[in-house]
Amino acid sequence: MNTIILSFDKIEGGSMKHYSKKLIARLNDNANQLRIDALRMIYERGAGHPGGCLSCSEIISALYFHYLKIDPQRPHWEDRDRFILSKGHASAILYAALARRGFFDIKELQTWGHPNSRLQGHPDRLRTPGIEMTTGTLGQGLSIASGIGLAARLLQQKWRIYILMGDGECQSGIVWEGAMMASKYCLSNITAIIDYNDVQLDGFCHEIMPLEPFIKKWQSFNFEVVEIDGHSVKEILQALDVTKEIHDRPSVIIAHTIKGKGVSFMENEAKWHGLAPDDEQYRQAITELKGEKNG
Ligand SMILES: Cc1ncc(C[n+]2csc(CCOP(=O)(O)OP(=O)(O)O)c2C)c(N)n1
Repeated sequence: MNTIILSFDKIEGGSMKHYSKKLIARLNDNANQLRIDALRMIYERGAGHPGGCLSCSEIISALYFHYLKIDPQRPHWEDRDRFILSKGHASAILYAALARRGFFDIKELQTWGHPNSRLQGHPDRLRTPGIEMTTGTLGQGLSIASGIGLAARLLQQKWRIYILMGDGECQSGIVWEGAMMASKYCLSNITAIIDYNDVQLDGFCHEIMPLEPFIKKWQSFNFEVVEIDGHSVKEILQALDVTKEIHDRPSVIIAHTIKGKGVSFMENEAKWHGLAPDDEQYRQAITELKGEKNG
């Protein structure tokens, strides 16, 4: 039977690493900046996926500004951690993080989606420094991660593979094929993170194709399951720590999030899955984000 940590409250005060308020505040600021960057990109391009960018901002911030072992000067550094944005439609937030970490100039974000840009609507590993895997066709990330995880084991490499998936994405069968493989080979170097915002392309996941009992599903695939508030930087960091200490099976972090988080009129609205704001909506969104600091 797997250990299931249903809530981080239960392990507070245990052997959890302490993260300073200063670091957490910085990562929250970074998350907010990424939201602003991504919305600006979507607004200027007149297309993109705001809802699913805003729901994973803290996750991307925690990974890119603290957790991942990466070197922007050496995107192909052999010992780097690998990150796969399996929900590739949220590319704007990933490009923003890569730019802010120094993989390329911030100004290049303005070219996002242009025909000759290195930054295409969906991530392309052959074009963009820091993009580990070409994604956009949902569902493939975990299978790819499993292949990379197996390769790391065969090569006796210590780097880890992190993958971010959507909950709507988990309605695809291939996700569970990837889970079977990760489980068969006990790939403890894989941490999957699910952005569980309960909204997919045009409605609520729980109405269109319910995922529950989600924890039990992952448990039955022999994954270590950690469930957190996906907008709490502290819980994200601690969950990542927990999964690093699992040595006999893969892990999944189920991160409860709000689609469109931070912009009142976008929150929990499927309409904002793939829609760019108009002038007035953009102004309001940025005003809200500039006034907001998440706790
Ligand atoms: C295989 C495949 N089918 C359909 C789509 C179209 N599509 C793009 S985003 C999306 C919904 C994804 O929902 P979710 O995974 O929950 O993403 P999030 O809410 O985190 O943005 C769909 C169906 C796709 N990209 N790939």
